[in-house]
Amino acid sequence: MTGPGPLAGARRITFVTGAGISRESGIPTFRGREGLWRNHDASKLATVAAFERDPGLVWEWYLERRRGALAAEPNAGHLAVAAAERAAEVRVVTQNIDGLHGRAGSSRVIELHGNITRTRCSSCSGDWEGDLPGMPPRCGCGGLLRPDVVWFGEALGAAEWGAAAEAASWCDAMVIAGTSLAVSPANTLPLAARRAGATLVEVNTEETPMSYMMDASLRGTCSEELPRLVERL
Ligand code: BV8
Ligand code: ZN
Repeated sequence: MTGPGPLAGARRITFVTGAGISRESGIPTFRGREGLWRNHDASKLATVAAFERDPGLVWEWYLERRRGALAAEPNAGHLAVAAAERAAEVRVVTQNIDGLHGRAGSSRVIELHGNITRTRCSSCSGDWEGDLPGMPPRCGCGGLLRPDVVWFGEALGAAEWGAAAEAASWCDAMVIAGTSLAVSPANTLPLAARRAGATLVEVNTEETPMSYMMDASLRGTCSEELPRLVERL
């Protein structure tokens, strides 16, 4: 397919990505039957309440997912997002915590929900490098160590949210890839971009609640559709 694509002429592109872009790197998405772990609903386990109730169980889940994220490789979708930087100014706002956009070479990545490979103290908020002392692991200050991710019911980092909102109003095109747009406030970003006059392009194997408002809705996988989109930039 040649000729100008949906992003033709775009100079400032913001990508908003979700679990679907990492699906083909072998990382399960959140919703659908994959959203279950040992019959626990992921959105019930990714909460402060679950962590306070059973920090060992929550750590077991995160350590398993951390190993999965570290063992995964960026796929053609992540690589296409990184390659877009050759043809336009690019910012990536991801809901994913797997770190794959950074490993694919994207230089401006905003991790809205944190990063599963990082650990911090739930009391003194210090970053924790190195091995985890005991289970559940505790910081030198006595506080419980936790994965450096944002749980449901927790506020996003002010710096990350500020940068994401700025990326939505800055861009002249937003590509929304691999996300069900079920989680707020990330799902308000396409609206902000639309208000700022940006072109909206969705890449998803399924319809989403915002497909109706997209300028283009590409029904396919990130690993197929994103390279096609970017090579016609
Ligand atoms: C906040 C880190 C306020 C942890 C995540 C009612 C009760 C309680 C809370 C709420 C409520 N209603 C709304 C809320 C707020 C809540 C929320 O939105 N809940 C939803 C579920 C209703 N949001 C929050 O709590 C946020 N905080 O609002 O704070 C506040 C303010 C001030 C002070 C205090 C509080 C925090 C949300 C962050 C939660 N943490 N992750 C972890 O991962 O363990 S979110 C989690 O869901 C992941 O990050 C994931 O990325 C994200 C969103 O899901 P998606 O990425 O979209 O993935 P999903 O599986 O849903 O969809 C995959 C899509 O890909 C599908 O569309 C599929 O078709 C497509 N696909 C699949 N394969 C492919 C593909 N597409 C292309 N190619 C493929 N190959
Ligand atoms: Zn501490």
